[in-house]
Amino acid sequence: MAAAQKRGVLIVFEGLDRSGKSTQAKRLVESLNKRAEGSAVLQAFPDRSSPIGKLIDQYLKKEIDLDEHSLHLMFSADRFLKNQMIRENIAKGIDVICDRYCYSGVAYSLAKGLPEQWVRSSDVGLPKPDAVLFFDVSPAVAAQRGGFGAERLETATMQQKVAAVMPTLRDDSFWKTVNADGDLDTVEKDVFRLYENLNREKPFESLEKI
Ligand code: FDM
Ligand code: MG
Repeated sequence: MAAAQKRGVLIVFEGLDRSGKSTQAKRLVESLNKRAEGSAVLQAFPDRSSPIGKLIDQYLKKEIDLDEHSLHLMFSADRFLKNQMIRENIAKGIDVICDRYCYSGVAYSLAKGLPEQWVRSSDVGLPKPDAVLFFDVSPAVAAQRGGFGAERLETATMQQKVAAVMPTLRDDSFWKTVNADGDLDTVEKDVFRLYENLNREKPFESLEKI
């Protein structure tokens, strides 16, 4: 009898701007696909190419204004549009690597002052990550990596607020801290070590609370 096929894992990269999470999420997916073609997919949130993501993109580029409550729900809806894709891939044994997820959603909206319980409720039911890799970058190193971009939330004030909120979302049962101050190759190795230690035996779950 053939061995039962192992499920894939859902890994979320979270952290402040310039912590290197996008670069490392891409590197992990590339290295997994080099080992076994088609074994991992990358999903950035927001997905700026979806119909909802296009509106979010326009908001971030300051081309349109949006009510903040609506925007929060649009970020959530953008993730739920990928709900089925994520679950199907995991079931097929394909790893899904996300660049940001609902923790950015909650952190940015709390930083803006939206009501906490309401903010934390709209992503309940999403696929639960096997691991959230929190990219911990020191302010000094982040500053060395260059200035802020021109997008709406790329300001020092917003970053400070998000930096204060993000650690309060931490759940030690599946969050892991990555020291993001190191050079690209060192961080890549640290990420890979965390990846290799994930447990594919335990059943895949949905988020019951955030
Ligand atoms: N962002 C991202 C949110 O405010 N809510 C969310 O749910 C998500 C996923 O959008 F400023 C913010 C975070 C960041 C911007 O930028 C997206 P990047 O650089 O494409 O990740
Ligand atoms: Mg950015």
